[in-house]
Amino acid sequence: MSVVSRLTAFGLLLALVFAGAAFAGSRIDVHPGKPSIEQTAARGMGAMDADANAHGERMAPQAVRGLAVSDNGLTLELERRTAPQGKRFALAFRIVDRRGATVRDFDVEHTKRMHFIVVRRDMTGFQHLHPTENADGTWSLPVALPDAGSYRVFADFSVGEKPYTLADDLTVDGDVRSQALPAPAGAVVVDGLRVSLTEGAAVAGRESELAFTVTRAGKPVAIQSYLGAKGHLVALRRGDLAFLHVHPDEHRLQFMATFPTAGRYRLFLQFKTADGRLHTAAFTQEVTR
Ligand SMILES: [Cu+2]
Repeated sequence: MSVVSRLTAFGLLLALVFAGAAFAGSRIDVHPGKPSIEQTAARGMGAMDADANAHGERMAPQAVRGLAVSDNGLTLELERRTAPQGKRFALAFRIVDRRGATVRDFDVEHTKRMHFIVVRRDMTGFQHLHPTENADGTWSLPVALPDAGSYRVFADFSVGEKPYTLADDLTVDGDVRSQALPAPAGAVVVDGLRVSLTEGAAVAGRESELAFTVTRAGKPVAIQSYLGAKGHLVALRRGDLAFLHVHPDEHRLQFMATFPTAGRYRLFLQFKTADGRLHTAAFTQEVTR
């Protein structure tokens, strides 16, 4: 082969290589490929990300959390997933990233870096706790569960201004007496206080206002600040215990919540009276289509 024809062959080869690369490039652009399992899971959870889906459902962004032990690269690792009945025990956990490294840079949300919710699957035995962060990045807290059953635990926190609610199950062996969800009621009595709920119609996918009043013997009761607001509210969906993010009002016992679907929800309202005592009032909320 002459030098010229060799160079020509080389040029052709180069051209082919470039054409191939360009073709591959265009293939990548046109077909973004299959999303990773993680992305698919995140999309599934955030079916609420779209304004409306094929079924015409109205959805608010990130309305539902607490269905997964792992989300958006972070995982809740419980040290133990069984607990003794009626005995105080130390519950420990950590949050790890994709490489298994312990996460430590939590944001302060509602005056705390970590919120921990424990509730039995039938939505009784609700506890909202604040664990202690240890030097090695693990979190620990004393917990007592008087009743046997399957419990759901939620680690509620924020990292890099991204909110997370990771959940796992904790089992207490023993005879379980499950309770039916109470019917919706406009008022409940807790610790001698009457707590009333006034809301506009709670419609799936629309922001609803949930306002509470507290009275004792018919007279209004003074409420002091708790976790940087007048009160704290956790809403859980019956069936899967999906955890709803609720926005409190700083000055009133009032919250804005978007219920993602119709059905029944359990609301756990917590507030502090002037004497420093913390009270928890639970309501069943009916949400319509
Ligand atoms: Cu908390």
